[in-house]
Amino acid sequence: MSFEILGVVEGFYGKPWSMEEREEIINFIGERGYNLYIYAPKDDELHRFKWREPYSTEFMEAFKRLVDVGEKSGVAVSVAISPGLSVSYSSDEDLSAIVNKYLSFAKLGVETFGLFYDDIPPALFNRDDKKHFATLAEAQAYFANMVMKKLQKKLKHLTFIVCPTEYHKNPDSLYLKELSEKLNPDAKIMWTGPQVCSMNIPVSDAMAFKESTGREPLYWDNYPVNDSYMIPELHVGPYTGRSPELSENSSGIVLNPMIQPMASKVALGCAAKFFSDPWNYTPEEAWKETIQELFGELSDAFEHFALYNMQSPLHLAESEKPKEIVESFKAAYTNGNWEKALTILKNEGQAMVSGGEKLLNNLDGKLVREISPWLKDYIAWGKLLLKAVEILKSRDALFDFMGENKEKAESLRKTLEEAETQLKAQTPQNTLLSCSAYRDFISELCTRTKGAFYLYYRDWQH
Ligand code: LTM
Repeated sequence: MSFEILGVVEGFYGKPWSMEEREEIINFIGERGYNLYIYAPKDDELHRFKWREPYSTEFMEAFKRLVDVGEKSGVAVSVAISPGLSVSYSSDEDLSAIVNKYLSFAKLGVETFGLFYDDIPPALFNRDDKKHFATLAEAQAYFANMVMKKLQKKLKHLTFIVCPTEYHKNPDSLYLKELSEKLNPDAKIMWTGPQVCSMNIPVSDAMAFKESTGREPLYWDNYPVNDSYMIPELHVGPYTGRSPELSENSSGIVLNPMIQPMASKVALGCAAKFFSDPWNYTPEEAWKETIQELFGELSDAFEHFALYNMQSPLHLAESEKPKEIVESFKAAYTNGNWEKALTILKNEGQAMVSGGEKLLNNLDGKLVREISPWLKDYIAWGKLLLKAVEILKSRDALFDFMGENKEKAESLRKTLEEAETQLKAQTPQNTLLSCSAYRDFISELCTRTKGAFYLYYRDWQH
């Protein structure tokens, strides 16, 4: 058996995607076997804060085009509403407002709807609701059931998805048990797994969810999303940590992508390979293949760049790459293999500068606009590695005890100053490109060289 629902939920905080970007992503995922896209951008006011207000005619026309694109690509385009910050669950007016809003989308051909209760106060706050209901779960189940009932009257095929207020960690909570007991059994319940952004989703998580709620979870998988504290990260690493048995124990997985739609294709493409054959999936291989499919002759350069962008909830530590480079440099240097040591740094620095520039100049313009902060940092760190090579090469000026080689010493002083200026420019960074091993290494190199320099050239000290 394989996953029933495979999708993307545009459910992040931050600038929502444009309609053109959505169309491109829907085509992209459709080609790779996904069958659902859920519209739910947190920062669309009409989705959340002003959920009662209708969308403009212009928006609805554009959304209709999206539905059509979805139809052609085998992707059901759906809409979610997040009323929980201000709704009164007992209010007939609020019930009508939300049903009418869903129905306006039903007219466009939408048949799958989401009612999202995530990221709202975890208790009843409305005075009328407190009189009507004993708990938040009871109120939410009542409201969802009423919405479903009204939609079912108008729609032949309705798929209804509820995101609960407790959507991770403990599937056995009183809240979730009560919600699922009282909720229409046809409604699907979303779940992000053991964590909000789960590093691993073992099958035991899905089983515990089913045991507690009587239904299989529909995973809201918070990868590659990079909102909130993850803004400085670019999640272009492999899709990992999801048990293949989820294909038989969940009703599906929908991925929450990054604010950057084009860059999200790496994770979405890689995850598609897991979905199509979860038992034989090898993350590293699937990731490399996806990069090859996406970037063709630029794939080596992109893969190298991506190796500096591995940090994410799926891989908490910084990338290994810069640590490996510094360690191999030190090993060669300690063994007295001076040429080899310098070559290691030089090759890496050149790969970063020339590869980064190649990507800047040749990747699709939309993607470049999305990832240019990371690309620029990548190039800047490459340049710093090359500066380190220059410093190391001209360090023998320090041993020019007779002062015969002032020109070389002057040049070393200049290089040192440039390296320090560049290093300062990289502090603080706007991105979390994994380069702290370089920062420590280059900073130590500058400090030591400077110390020795002023020992020999005391008259130059400032
Ligand atoms: O995960 C859920 C259900 N809700 C929110 C998302 O909107 C948000 O994008 C992610 C990642 O920060 N975390 C959430 O809690």
